[in-house]
Amino acid sequence: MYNIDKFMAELERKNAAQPEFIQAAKEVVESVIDIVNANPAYIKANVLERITEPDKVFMFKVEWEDDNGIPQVNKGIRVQFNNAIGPYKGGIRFHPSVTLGGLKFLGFEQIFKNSLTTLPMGGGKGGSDFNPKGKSENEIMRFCRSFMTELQKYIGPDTDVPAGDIGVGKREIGYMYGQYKRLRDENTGVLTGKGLNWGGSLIRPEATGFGAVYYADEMLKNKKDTLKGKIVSCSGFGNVTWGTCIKATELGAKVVTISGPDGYIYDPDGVGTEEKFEYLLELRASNNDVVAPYAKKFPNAKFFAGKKPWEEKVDMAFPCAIQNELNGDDAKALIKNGCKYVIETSNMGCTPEAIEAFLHAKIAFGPGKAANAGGVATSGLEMSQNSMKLSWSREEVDEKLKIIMKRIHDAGLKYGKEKDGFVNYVKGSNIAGFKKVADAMVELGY
Ligand code: 2IT
Repeated sequence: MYNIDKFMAELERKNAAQPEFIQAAKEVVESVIDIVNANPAYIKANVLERITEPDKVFMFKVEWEDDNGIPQVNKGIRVQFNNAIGPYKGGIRFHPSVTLGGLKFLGFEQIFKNSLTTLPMGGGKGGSDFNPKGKSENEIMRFCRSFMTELQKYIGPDTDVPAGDIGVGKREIGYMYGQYKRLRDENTGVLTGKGLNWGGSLIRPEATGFGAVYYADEMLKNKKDTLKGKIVSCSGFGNVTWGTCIKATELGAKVVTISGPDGYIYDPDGVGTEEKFEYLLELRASNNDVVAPYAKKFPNAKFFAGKKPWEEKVDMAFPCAIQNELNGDDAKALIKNGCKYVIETSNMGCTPEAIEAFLHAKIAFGPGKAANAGGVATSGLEMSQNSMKLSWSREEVDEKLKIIMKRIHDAGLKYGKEKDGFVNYVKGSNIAGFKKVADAMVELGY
């Protein structure tokens, strides 16, 4: 039998100074402890100790030349956390906040997220503390090339398949895939999020945002509610926010906020036209990491410097930016303003205090590892197409994504429904994601 306090104390001792990893692990362990203690096979297999230790971690130096001809150095990391149900799969993040502990949290989350997709993918994550802000195109290309020169030693289409994350989009995937091909002379599905002309899948760029809105739609249906006429706040302004704005608008909602490290934008007309969607892509491609220019381009919109969008009155909130972007005070502000649904579209976007506040107020809360799984699910569909040397149509991929998001929602509902009818999607999704991986680990031995 596991004692949760003892187990967590030991995990903290073994992973000192990795608070984000401990936060992610604690949430999962709290959710699954009862089913683990009720299953002698899990106890006998020491499943909690084994699932919280990464299979492998690679760290390497990335040297690259800046535009002044000066050598620069960054850290490169790949965490291969768990491959019990399939090859390691998960994104690469380029952001100055990247650390080993941060990537361990993301790799750990990815295990259960990938399990929830119902596709055969294990969990991994990688990245670098390289800051794309202010870098030229050529500097980004040289960095990506050097990063892949090291990373290619550890990955492969049946071993470990990286993709994008914060700071890594189609452009960066292109430069990395180009270098992989140069070094290995292979055309394989070793990366996902590829361009359409060189092995990518339709809908992959939109998939995280689309998936989060499909997931939200299922949450609404479960409460006999609809997206039509809902006022929505989003944070972030990158790929995930872009996809969320497009799909939420299409299904009849109005997105009134986006945000960046510099503050947030309130757009009373909604971020809901082709021109505005295109503009988000331009903002991200400019490498400036600011949203303030949006208010100059669309003068009805207002910019609030240094503030977060959670102070606005909305029906639904989609944190789409980065971990712990929505804290306990933000949650209280949203609840006070009548927000009914929170869809955690970023990985661990809400602090434990925020989640506690939402659950306590009986707000429908969709946790990241379920709500944002559409991105990696569509990566899985890209891998399938690469293996078959075929491309599916937009409609085929979109239909599959929709079915997957409904299954993910229903799994959370199955294991998370409480006696009074309230659905604790955090607990439900953690249990559903965990069981499949834990069973595989028991069956595979050690
Ligand atoms: O957090 C995530 O799920 C991603 N960044 C996507 C990972 C993937 O392999 O597509």
